[in-house]
Amino acid sequence: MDLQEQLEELRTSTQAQLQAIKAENAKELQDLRVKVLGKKGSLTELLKGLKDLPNELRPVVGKQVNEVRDVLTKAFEEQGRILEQAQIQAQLESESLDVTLPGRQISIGNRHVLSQTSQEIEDIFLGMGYQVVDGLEVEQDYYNFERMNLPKDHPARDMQDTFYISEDILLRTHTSPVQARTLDKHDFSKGPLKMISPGRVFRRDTDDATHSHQFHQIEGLVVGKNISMGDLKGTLELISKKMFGEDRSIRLRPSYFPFTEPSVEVDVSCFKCGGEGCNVCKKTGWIEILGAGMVHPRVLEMAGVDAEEYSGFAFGLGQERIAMLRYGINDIRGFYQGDSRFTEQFK
Ligand code: FA5
Repeated sequence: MDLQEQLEELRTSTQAQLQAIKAENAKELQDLRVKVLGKKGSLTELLKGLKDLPNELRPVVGKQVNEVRDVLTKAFEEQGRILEQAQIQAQLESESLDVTLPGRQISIGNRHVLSQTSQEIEDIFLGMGYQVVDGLEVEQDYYNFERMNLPKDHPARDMQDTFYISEDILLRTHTSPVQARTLDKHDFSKGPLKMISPGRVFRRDTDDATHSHQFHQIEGLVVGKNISMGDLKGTLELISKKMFGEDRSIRLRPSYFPFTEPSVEVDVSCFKCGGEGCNVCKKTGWIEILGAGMVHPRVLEMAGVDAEEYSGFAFGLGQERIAMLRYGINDIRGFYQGDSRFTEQFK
């Protein structure tokens, strides 16, 4: 066989071998490329024969060598692509990946129902020009009790026993100490004081379905000239309608708090039965929602505010109680357990 025939033979046999390589043996492609086109490959071997050819044949065969190299190089590239495609296809089939399936839903968290409740109430009061004030959870006996007209050994302290850090430092039992702290700072020459203060409070109460040793309150305080019980009633009526529906009415019942005089418990007409009596209102038609009253003159005086000239009202509501009533939650412990089956209901 002369050199030209050998070249032709190399081209056809290499192409045939290329076609025979299967996807799973793709590595054979590289081996074959080295064997044919590599530095010590068959084509280089054949090239060596050029020098023995007559002069007139050399350019012709040289051209043929280049053509065979080009053809085979392209054939290797083409076959490489085909094998790669075949491999991808085989992988897709074996993994049975369905790219048309919808993605997995990521569960997005939501604000805790108590935060939602306090934010809603804050928004209502901000709209009426109140300021929102932060208080201290670790408080002095002085602000929690004495400034609220509960001197040491006052029997009403029993209603709110708490956790003591020292004789004078305790976990606050209500948000009312914020009243005293804010009164101390307020400049009455600039106008009346209107504030609310949401926050966590603590009591030595036994935990049950409606009581917890830590819970949340929102304090409200308005002090200015000519503030009357009518202002208190109007404000509470508005908040009840916003929280429980426009058809709600409220009633005030006499009560006792050492820091207000007179003091009242505030009931809202039952939002479930409309006042006829049902299981939510325990057949009374009314639901108790908060404590309130006119600020005791002594509380004003202890803050250096002239009780002859100024008067005010205050109220304190339990956030859990409001949320339980609104959403029909029957166990207060649900708020604190972090069970997503509970929390996700308030998205
Ligand atoms: C007070 O704490 C007064 N400081 C409220 C107040 C402020 C009255 C300003 C007048 C003027 P009382 O102890 O009733 O009041 O508590 C208020 C609300 O907190 C209750 O209506 C109830 O909803 C909630 N509460 C009281 N104890 C607990 C408890 N252990 N667990 C959950 N909520 C409670």
